[in-house]
Amino acid sequence: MTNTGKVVHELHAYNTPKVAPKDEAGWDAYMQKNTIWLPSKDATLTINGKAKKGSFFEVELQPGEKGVLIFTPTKKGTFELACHKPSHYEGGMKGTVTVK
Ligand SMILES: [Cu+2]
Repeated sequence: MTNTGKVVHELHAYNTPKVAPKDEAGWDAYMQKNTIWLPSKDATLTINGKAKKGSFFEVELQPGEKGVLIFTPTKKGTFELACHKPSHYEGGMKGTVTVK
């Protein structure tokens, strides 16, 4: 994925919460336990060709950056995809992905 916009965006994919956290910090805490590529041991992320080290629960891209995320899903279902920068999710920057 490439951020072709003028502001930073982030990609999250997770078990859809019954009640949405109130702010970005709340979402980040929620993601620690609900990101679909965690605890996958094979998840890799590169940003502009540079590998990100360690565990990650989001793909954050500055304007113009390109990220490549590769992982093997460990469970089936429909999960939410979204950006949780302030006002982005509330503005509709969300969708779903289904693993069959
Ligand atoms: Cu965004």
